[in-house]
Order: sequence, then C-alpha cells, then structure tokens
Amino acid sequence: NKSHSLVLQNKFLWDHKTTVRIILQPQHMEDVCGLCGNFNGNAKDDFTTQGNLPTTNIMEFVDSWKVSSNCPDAKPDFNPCFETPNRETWAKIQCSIIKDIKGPFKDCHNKVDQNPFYENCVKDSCACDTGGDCECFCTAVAAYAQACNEAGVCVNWRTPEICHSESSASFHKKKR
Ligand SMILES: [Ca+2]
Repeated sequence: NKSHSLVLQNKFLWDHKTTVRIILQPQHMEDVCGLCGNFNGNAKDDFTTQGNLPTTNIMEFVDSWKVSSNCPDAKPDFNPCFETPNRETWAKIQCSIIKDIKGPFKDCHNKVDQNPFYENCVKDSCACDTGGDCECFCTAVAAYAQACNEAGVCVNWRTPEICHSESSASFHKKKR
C-alpha cells in the first residue's frame, strides 16, 4: 500500500530519543499530508487541516490532526515553564549555550537567528520534567545545530559535559 512504499523509498532517521526526520524523495511530492505539511513546494498551505481546509490558525490545524479525540486540545501560548517554575532557571542556564556570544554557536548567530531556538529550548526543557529530562534540552540544542549545519556552519557543541552522545541523560541527571 501507499504508506508501506513511502517507508521503503524514503529516509526515516530516528535518534532513538526524541527526534524523527523524514526525508521524502521528490516523486512523493503531494503524496503526503499532516503536521509536517504536504510537500508541494508551497509552504503557505502547509497548515491544512485533516478535513482538507487551509487555515492560518495553528491551534485549529494541530487539533485537527489528533490521532485520538480523547486527547485534550492544544493550549494557545502554553508555556510549560509557568507550570514548573523550579525548572525555568535551570532551563535558561542550560539553553544559554545557544545564545552565548563566546560559545560554540557564535559563528552561526549571523546565519540563523538564535532567539526562536533559545525560546523553544527553554520551553522544551521546562516541559520534559519526568525522565529523559536532558533529552529535551539536547534535542532543542541539536535543532539549532542542524539549522546551522544547513546554513553552512558546522558546530561542534557536544562535550562530555553537555549532551554527550552516550548516556547523556543519566550523566546530566546525576550532575544536577
Ligand atoms: Ca505546502
């Protein structure tokens, strides 16, 4: 069937943690729909609901793609740091690696705006408070590293102290 052939012909990259990247071959343009868009070369119609209605309302868009109607609706402007204020300070300190003008991303700042990635990093790091808590932080930083990489700036940011590729989560937990 169609979804089976999609799996066979395209790249699905999973980091065994919190990130999945799906790279479709061009022949699948317009074969897909959903949260990742419809891959038709027009970014402006990617917010199309499951009912095939284009919208500018991101809440309407994401809620339309819920797998189970039992899931609660998305909350507009939801900030997980409000619910876990004890984590916010930690999240801001950790995520400051993205904005640090002397840090590993300094050469990327004039290529890719670091601010939205920093904001997402803080929110994600606040949200991930039960198990795998550093994985959300590491994933958020890795997203900026990926954007930098795509802009031609290769950033070597992982260290034994920060998001080391082996068992980084347990390492960070002990340190905190
Ligand atoms: Ca599109």
